[in-house]
Amino acid sequence: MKITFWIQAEANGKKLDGFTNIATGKTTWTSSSTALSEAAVDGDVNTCFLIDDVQPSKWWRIDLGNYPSYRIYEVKLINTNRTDKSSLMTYNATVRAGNSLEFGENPVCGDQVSLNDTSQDELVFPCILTFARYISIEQEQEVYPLRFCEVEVYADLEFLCEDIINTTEPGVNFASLASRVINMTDFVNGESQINAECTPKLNGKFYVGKTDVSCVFNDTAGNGATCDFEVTVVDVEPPTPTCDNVARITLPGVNYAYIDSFPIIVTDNVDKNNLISRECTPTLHGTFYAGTTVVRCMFKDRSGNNAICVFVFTVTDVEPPTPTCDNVARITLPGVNYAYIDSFPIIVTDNVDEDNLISRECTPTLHGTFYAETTDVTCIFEDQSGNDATCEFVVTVADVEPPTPTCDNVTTITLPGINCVYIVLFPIVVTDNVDEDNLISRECTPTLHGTFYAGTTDVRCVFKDRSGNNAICVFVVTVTDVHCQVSQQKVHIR
Ligand SMILES: [Ca+2]
Ligand SMILES: [Ca+2]
Ligand SMILES: [Ca+2]
Ligand SMILES: [Ca+2]
Repeated sequence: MKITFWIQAEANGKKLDGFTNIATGKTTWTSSSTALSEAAVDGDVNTCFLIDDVQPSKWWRIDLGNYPSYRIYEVKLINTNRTDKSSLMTYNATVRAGNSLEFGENPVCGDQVSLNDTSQDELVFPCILTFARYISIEQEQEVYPLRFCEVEVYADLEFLCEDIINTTEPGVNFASLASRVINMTDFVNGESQINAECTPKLNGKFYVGKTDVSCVFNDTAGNGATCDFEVTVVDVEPPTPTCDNVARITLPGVNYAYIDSFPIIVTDNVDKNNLISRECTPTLHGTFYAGTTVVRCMFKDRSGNNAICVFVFTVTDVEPPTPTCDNVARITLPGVNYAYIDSFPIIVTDNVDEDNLISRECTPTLHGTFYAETTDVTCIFEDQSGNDATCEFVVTVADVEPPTPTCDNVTTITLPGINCVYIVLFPIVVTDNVDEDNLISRECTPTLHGTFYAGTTDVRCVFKDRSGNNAICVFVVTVTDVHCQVSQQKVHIR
């Protein structure tokens, strides 16, 4: 920043080493409802402001206006024409200058008024070039009056030839500089016709970054100034990310999805999206397992403004379990027509769920009695995501037990006159664990039913159940020749 002033004309107003009293005619207030606050700035040292009643706190204040900004050099209290010079007027008064309506927040100018000071016609309070809109004079001494006939505030302008730092306007990458920033009221002669020429022009857009500005000011009286300064526009707006929830399905055979790009859109008032850093937890790109994952991303533009977005990434298991259901073959338990099966060699796997989390429902129910036959079993397996698979298999229980025949020996005698008997029924009893006796085939040698001659005949029978299990029994038929008879008769033996 560089400023050069030149002043050609003398001021019309009251001047003090280049500073001018700017208080005259400005708006004033006081704590008193009866005192005339404006009497202190009417330019007449014979009209005075006075609060002389007993009050715990008395104050007077002036508003110099918020534009232009004044740089206060000093405040002067004129206290002429006092009738009693020892009245301790303004004793302990404090002068402050600043931009706050709360007196206590503004810097103090000079010292409090001492006892010695109260006898002076003029009291001066240096303000060390404080920029101020308000000047206040307060007094806490309730028994002393607050009196002054004129308050003079000596100031020059805040000539705002300063480097300017501004922030971006919402949604754009520039700031439009208000013209007040570089206006300079013609302080010297009270006119306000300033010709300002700035390069670049100041009523336009200043983009993010630094811009060198050079201005020349001239008033009609030939006073002028040049000012070179920098305008810095800072991006204060965070990026705007749009993070939608994402849903995917598991890849074949595995419990995850692999994602290499997310539909995240991020814009910024200044930076292109490839200049906006992003940091996500968990990291984008990669393996996301079945289930929901909350992803939190932070986006940061080059100026460090950041924005966070959170979204949910859902990977759904769409793959049914894979059961392996082999056929089952068992044999009958001893003496009965069934097998008892309490476990089946079923293996089920899933891309996501452990096998103990996969429900199974079988018809008929697994575990229990399976009879000697073939049974079709259908099982449905369902994983935790509701994907199901069916498998069918056959349970075969084989009858491996032969029939149990009882073949008693047969003893009989010949009938009179013949040397043989005709036997039609043998006392053979056969049982089987599975088959009724009428389903058990029998084959005897010699054939049962027929003529058995006197003597002994060995009979051998083979019994076979439907499963081909066979049993043999052997017995002897003994026919005793008692006497011969003419005719042959049938003998029934039971
Ligand atoms: Ca006056
Ligand atoms: Ca930004
Ligand atoms: Ca699955
Ligand atoms: Ca059998």
